[in-house]
Amino acid sequence: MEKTLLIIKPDAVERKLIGDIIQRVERKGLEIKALRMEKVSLEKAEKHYEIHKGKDFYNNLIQFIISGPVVLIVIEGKDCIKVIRAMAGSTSPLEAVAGTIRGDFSTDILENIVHTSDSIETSEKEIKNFFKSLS
Ligand code: 3AN
Repeated sequence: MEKTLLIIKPDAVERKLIGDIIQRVERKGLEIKALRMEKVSLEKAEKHYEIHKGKDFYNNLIQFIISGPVVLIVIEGKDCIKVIRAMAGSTSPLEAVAGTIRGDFSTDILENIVHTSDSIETSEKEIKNFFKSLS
């Protein structure tokens, strides 16, 4: 069964949105396979975002994701990668529509509440980075 990694980012943890986001996932009917709260290490953050290395926002992205605790969630379900991305909403705050997580909670392109895997290949790599025993 398909799996995806959802990260509730430091801005959302600080704003006490953990419960709201988890509730959306459960109400959708997806299964939470693993869940852990932690402050991500620099090493894991760099591995997670290695595809963005060299981009102008890379340093800010790394500093942001290690700035406070996050909640790491492995979700399982049919087509869950696409389903969770649709629920998260667009990366651009101008395009993230109301009803999506980003559309409802963020106006910022960097501090945008959640990370979601974007393909089967990246989900496997991302899950392995944070949950050794599940991969
Ligand atoms: P998504 O998280 O929607 O898949 P990606 O993979 O393009 O988006 O970007 C990863 C993260 O990098 C975004 N969630 C956001 O935090 C940050 N980001 C993306 N584009 C920009 C940008 N132009 N300026 C600042 N931060 C950005």
